[in-house]
Amino acid sequence: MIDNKKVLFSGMQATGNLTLGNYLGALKNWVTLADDYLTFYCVVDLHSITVRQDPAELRKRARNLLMLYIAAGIDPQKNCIYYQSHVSGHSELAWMLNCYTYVGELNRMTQFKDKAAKHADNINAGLLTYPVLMAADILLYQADVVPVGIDQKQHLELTRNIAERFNSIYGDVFTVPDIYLGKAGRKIMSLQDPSRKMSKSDENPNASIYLMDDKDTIIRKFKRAVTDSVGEINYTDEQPGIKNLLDIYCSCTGKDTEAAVSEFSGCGYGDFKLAVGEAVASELIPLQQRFEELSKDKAYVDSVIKENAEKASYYAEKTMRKVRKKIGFPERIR
Ligand code: ATP
Ligand code: LTN
Repeated sequence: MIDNKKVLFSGMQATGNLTLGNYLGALKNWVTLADDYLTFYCVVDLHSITVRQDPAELRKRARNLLMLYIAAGIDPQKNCIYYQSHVSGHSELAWMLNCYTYVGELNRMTQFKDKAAKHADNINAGLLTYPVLMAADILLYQADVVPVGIDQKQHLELTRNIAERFNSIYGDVFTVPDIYLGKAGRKIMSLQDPSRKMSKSDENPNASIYLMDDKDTIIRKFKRAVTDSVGEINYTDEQPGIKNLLDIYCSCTGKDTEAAVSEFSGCGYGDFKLAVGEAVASELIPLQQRFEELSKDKAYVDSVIKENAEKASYYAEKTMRKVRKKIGFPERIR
């Protein structure tokens, strides 16, 4: 709680092109929640360097991601949209929390195991301690809720454990955060393999809808989506491809599953896929237009970056003063 308002923190990595999974699983929920909380929406660029990045490309992607947050409908006047690397408290707190986290806990993280297998030539210490930086992000702002997709649940549980461990030593320093999982869109699956999540690092471009895909591309990718030979539209684990398309349709239209199933009863897969494609395109095209406008307004985006970094630093520093004192670092002389 800050100033009687609950605090919400979330972030996304500036790596790869955002997919419909990122949008429906995270960004869209962020927009809905923005009014009820004191919010921090961070571009977690420090996390991105756990995998090698080209400097110019990283800078560009980070800015594009920040503009996408705004284009998705998050008002930067009311919500703090900023770069993680602009607030030094993230790194400082991450170092400290490293000393309250066990290597055994980090070794158990499934994301670490997956990424280590994928980047076997660069299993750097940052890849292992990634969740500690994530815990620092969240605890730095005393966040009450963290809206993320279900794949981040394990990291959130670790964050809670670190906070509780720290609090048990030093008293009530950190708010212990709750995960917020949206109703729909918790896990959008790949269009080419519905047993795997849609991921921005998937090598097959047909597996994912990218937020910047044009309408024709969106429709084409849905037409090619892998389904089954049942020939009926049901919401069941036996038909994971169709289930995924129904989830996508419902997330975009706001309809509930039952209504969608009855809407498409007796409908062929071709027509159903087209309807899903149309629903996704109507959701994404306004966002793309706002993104284009923002890309042309450098001064406005720069002012958002500057003001929000200052705002975030103010709140971060409040926590850092407390943490430094509790741990026992010498007071700064001003
Ligand atoms: P990568 O594939 O490079 O690991 P990613 O696509 O999984 O990336 P992240 O940056 O790890 O994306 O995630 C950003 C946010 O989007 C997180 O809150 C995550 O839970 C959510 N998210 C990612 N993919 C999906 C998905 N397929 N369905 C629902 N939510 C998702
Ligand atoms: N690990 C997250 C990104 C992330 C994050 C956070 C999300 C970094 N710090 C803090 C929520 C809160 C992911 O989505 N891959």
